[in-house]
Amino acid sequence: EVKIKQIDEKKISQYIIKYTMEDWMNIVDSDVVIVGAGPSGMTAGYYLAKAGKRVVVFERRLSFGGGIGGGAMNFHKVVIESPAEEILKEIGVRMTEVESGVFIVDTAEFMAKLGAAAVDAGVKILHGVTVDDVIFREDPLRVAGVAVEWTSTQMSGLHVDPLFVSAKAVLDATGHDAEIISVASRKLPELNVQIPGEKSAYSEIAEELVVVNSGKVAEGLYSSGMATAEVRGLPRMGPIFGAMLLSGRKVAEDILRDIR
Ligand code: 48F
Repeated sequence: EVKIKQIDEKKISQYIIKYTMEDWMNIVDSDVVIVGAGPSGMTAGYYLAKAGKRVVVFERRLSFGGGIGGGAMNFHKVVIESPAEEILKEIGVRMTEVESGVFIVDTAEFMAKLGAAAVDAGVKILHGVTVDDVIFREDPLRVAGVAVEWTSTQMSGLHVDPLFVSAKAVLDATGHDAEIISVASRKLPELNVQIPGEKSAYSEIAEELVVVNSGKVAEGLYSSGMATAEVRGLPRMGPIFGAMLLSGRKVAEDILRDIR
């Protein structure tokens, strides 16, 4: 027989509200805001939190993994190329080496273990939150945080003002649309950020280009993963994920150097 502890509705609400608000009091003053819980954003969060930074990831959807889950045409395997397997080994993802330096992984395991590694390292991941703008400061001109809104409120079309979250660095890990850098470039022309847009596929060269070009876009504003391809005019590469992981690690190193 199972005896389940009884708890009334009022207490359920009180506990949830109290502990949610306690978290939010810290979140609004973060070291790093990462937008997007895809592979590059979660990898960046993992390394930044491991280095002791206070990191929050805002994810529009109610799931982890961004484009990992869809694999290619919904097939549940993706390809990882060396040296990105180092990162997956570190977090315990099982891989099959199909040729020297080329690995195949299960999408569900990849998403679950990357999400768990980020959370265990100390990253706060908040689902159902959309970032729709940045905060800026002058002298020196810089991005100093973001504006956040519930995804459900945004979808309703109601006009509801956002809340603001301050950060020393904001990482656009929103994937193909580079949503945060796009809005910053449109609303803050003085940042001088032009967006040429992603090119068609050229997998062999695209991966390295994404890693090398991930990093600072303007003071306080960074890109990783496919947002980098959009902002730097680089080719796409399809369902290979080495560069997503390596660009997340690279941008984490850059941010750590800049905000130290
Ligand atoms: O697209 P996504 O997986 O970004 P990524 O890290 O990885 C790209 C690959 O998945 C794939 C590829 C690999 O070679 O080409 O596409 O660059 O994850 C981006 C996440 O950001 C969320 C979105 O729901 C997704 O989970 N997102 C996008 N815009 C916003 C956002 C926003 N404005 N606010 C909050 N979350």
